[in-house]
Order: sequence, then structure tokens, then C-alpha cells
Amino acid sequence: TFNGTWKVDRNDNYEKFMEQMGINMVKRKLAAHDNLKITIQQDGNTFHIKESSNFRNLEMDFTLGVTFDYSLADGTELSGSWSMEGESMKGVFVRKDNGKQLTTIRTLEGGELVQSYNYEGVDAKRIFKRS
Ligand code: MYR
Repeated sequence: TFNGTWKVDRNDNYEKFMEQMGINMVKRKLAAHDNLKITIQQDGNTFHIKESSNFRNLEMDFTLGVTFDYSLADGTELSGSWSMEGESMKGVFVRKDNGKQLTTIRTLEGGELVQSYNYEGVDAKRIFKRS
């Protein structure tokens, strides 16, 4: 289960990924150490998410397979949905400003939550531990 509170522990290629997203260097430096914490509460097909970081705190709900809007901390707006692929969560989102796709996968690996991202050929990971 993904349920619980997850605190980012380390990143893999995240700066390159953010660069591909067009995020400037100052913001990338801050975002690489954003102390992101995500609380996931799944109830059937519906998820309640609490996100907190150095940038903001927000709460939201989404349902698997149902499109919703989500803004990144820098204001970039996405639209898309999560679905389950086996034991993993797969998110397919589109940037509203340029129509390009961002995909993301959440998997549990050895007690950690691994979130992978892909945008325009660049892959990154953020690895979370339970807190
Ligand atoms: C959630 O499940 O946590 C809420 C919905 C998140 C959907 C979007 C995930 C993509 C985040 C990409 C971050 C890239 C920062 C440059």
C-alpha cells in the first residue's frame, strides 16, 4: 500500500529533468532540496493527497482514471490522471502551456516509494522513505 506519509530522501537525475522542463537554475537548486513530504490516503479508487514542501502546502483528491488539474510549485499547469499498472501507479499528464507529456510512476521498492518521471526523453527519480 502507498498509504502513509513519505519524505523525500534522495533524487536521481532530478536537476537534469528540471532543466528539460525549462526550470531556471536558481529554482532548480531550491527544488532539489524542497523537503517534499507526501501523505497518501487511498480509499478504493479515490486518493486523498497532502503535499508539503518548502514551497507550499496543498491537499487534493483524485480518482483513478479521472482527469484532473495540478500545478507545479513554479505555476506550470498540468492536466492528466493516475491509473494502476499492476502494483504501480502510473500518471500521464500534459503541460497546458506547450502540450508536451510528462509521465510518472510510483512504485514501492524495498520499503521505499520510488517516483520516476519522464519528460521529453529525460528520466529522473525521487526516492521517499516513510516518516
Ligand atoms: C499526487 O499524486 O501527488 C498529486 C498529483 C501529482 C501529479 C503530477 C505529478 C508530476 C509532478 C512532476 C514534478 C516535476 C517538477 C519539475
